[in-house]
Amino acid sequence: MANSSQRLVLHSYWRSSSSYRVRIALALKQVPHELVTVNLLSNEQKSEAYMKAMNPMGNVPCLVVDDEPFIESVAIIELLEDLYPEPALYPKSPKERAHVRALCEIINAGTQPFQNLSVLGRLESDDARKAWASSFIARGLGAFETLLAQRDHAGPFCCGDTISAADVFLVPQVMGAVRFGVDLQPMPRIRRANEAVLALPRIQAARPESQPDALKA
Ligand SMILES: N[C@@H](CCC(=O)N[C@@H](CS)C(=O)NCC(=O)O)C(=O)O
Repeated sequence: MANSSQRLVLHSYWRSSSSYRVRIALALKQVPHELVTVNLLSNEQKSEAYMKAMNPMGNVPCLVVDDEPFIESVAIIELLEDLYPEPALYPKSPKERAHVRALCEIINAGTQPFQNLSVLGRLESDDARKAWASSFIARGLGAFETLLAQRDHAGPFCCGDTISAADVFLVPQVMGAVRFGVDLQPMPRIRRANEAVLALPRIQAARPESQPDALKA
């Protein structure tokens, strides 16, 4: 593996879907790293120290590589792809790569921002938050399912028999869908890909419930 001498530290919150994306990518590529937990419920991500040193957006994740902080999960995962090319999460073919990136962006730009803590905090009640988040998640995952159907294949992953960044982004968003009560029955391809990823032994340590800061219900 390339760059095994680098020191990586991931700043993460167990239930953060954007952190979960990075944890899955690190796990698939088997990259050794340390974990620092950031408690979103007590607003640690908005502390002056964290925003100054790690992420001026006041968000997780932040991946520190040899003392240099990197933010935005899309950029972090592409950095990991460059530093640790195997297994590849993006296809080599430019067109296939564009399809994978489009699926990632449906989640990253078109879905997750609407369920973010600081956005939901602007709404007045739990019922309003649930209705808001579930409608945007249903819209995003509905489009994601349509794209998978248009490029139909035997699966089990989003782009066939090889896991890709599209799966890395999908699984944490499915977690959000379940949390906000979105009906996944009409989305068989999404359910199939989600189950295939969650069955991989490699990613078990990346799951929210495996994190040291996971709240035990
Ligand atoms: N586009 C960013 C989104 C980061 C993001 O929204 N993180 C959420 C958790 S998934 C967060 O830290 N929210 C804290 C807040 O809103 O105060 C990325 O992909 O890294």
